Amino acid sequence: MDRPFAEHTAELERDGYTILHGVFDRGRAAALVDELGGLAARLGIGHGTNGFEGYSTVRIYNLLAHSAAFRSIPTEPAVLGLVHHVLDAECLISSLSSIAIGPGEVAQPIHADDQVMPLPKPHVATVCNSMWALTDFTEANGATRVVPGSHTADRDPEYRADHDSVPAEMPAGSVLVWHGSLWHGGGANHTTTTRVGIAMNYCAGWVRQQENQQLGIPLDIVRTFDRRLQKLCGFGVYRGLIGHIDQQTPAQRLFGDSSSRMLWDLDRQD
Ligand SMILES: O=C(O)CCC(=O)C(=O)O
Repeated sequence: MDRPFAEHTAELERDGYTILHGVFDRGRAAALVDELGGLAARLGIGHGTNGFEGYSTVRIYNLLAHSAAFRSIPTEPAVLGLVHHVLDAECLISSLSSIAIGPGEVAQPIHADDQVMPLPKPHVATVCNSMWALTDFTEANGATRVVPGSHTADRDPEYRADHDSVPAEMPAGSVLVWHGSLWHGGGANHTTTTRVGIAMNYCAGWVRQQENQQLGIPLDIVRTFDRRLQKLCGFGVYRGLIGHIDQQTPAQRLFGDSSSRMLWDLDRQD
C-alpha cells in the first residue's frame, strides 16, 4: 500500500474519501482500456442517453459477465481492505462498470450513491464505492468531483444545484475509494481525450445489490470464480442467514461448496 492503512481509514472517516496510488501499473491500465474498447464495439454500446449517465460518456455494465479481464478487480486487497473497514468483510459487489467520459462531456449532477435508500441521514454505511483510474484523472478531463466531509450530512444534495466540490485528481493506476453517502459526480471533460475509469462498487451484505449479479452473470461463468469472488457476487449468505435457500448458501446449493457455516449450525446440540 502506498501509505499506511490507518492514514487511508482516517481520511475515509474525516473526508469520506481517500486515494490509493500505485495499485496497478500503466501496462495493466492500457490493457483494460483496450479490453473496454473491444467490448463496446462487440456489444454495440454507445454514448449514454440521459443527463446522469452523460451524453458523451460510454458506460459498460456487468463487466464480470463479459470478460475475464475484470475478475481480479473486485478482490484487489488494497481496496477491499478499505471497503471492509467501511462496510464489513461480508460486503457484496453492488456493480462493476466502466465509465469513459469523452471530450465535451458536461459535469454530472452531484449525488450520493446511497440516496435512493429511504434511510434518515447520516446512517451506517450501506455502500462503499471505488473508481479505478485507467487514464490519468485531471480536473480538465473530468476527474470525479467530491464534496469533502459531505458523507456526514443529514440530507442528500439537491439535484442539479451547484455544490462546492474538488477534483479527485490521480494518475492512472490509482483508486479513489469513498463512503456511499459522499456527495460527488463525474467532472466535465474540457480536453480532446477520454477519461476512462472502472466503477467498482460495493454494498453491505444485507442490502440489495445495484446490479443483479445472480441473474446477470451466467452460472457457468460464476462456477469458475474462486469462493471469495462467488461470495462477493452474492452466492454466500450474510451472517449465516440473509440470502439462504433451504438453510444453504446459493454456492452450496449450486456448486457444492462445503465451506460455509450457517446460523443454525451455531446452535446445534449434537
Ligand atoms: O465518473 C465518475 O467520476 C463518477 C460517476 C458517478 O459518480 C456515477 O455515475 O454514479
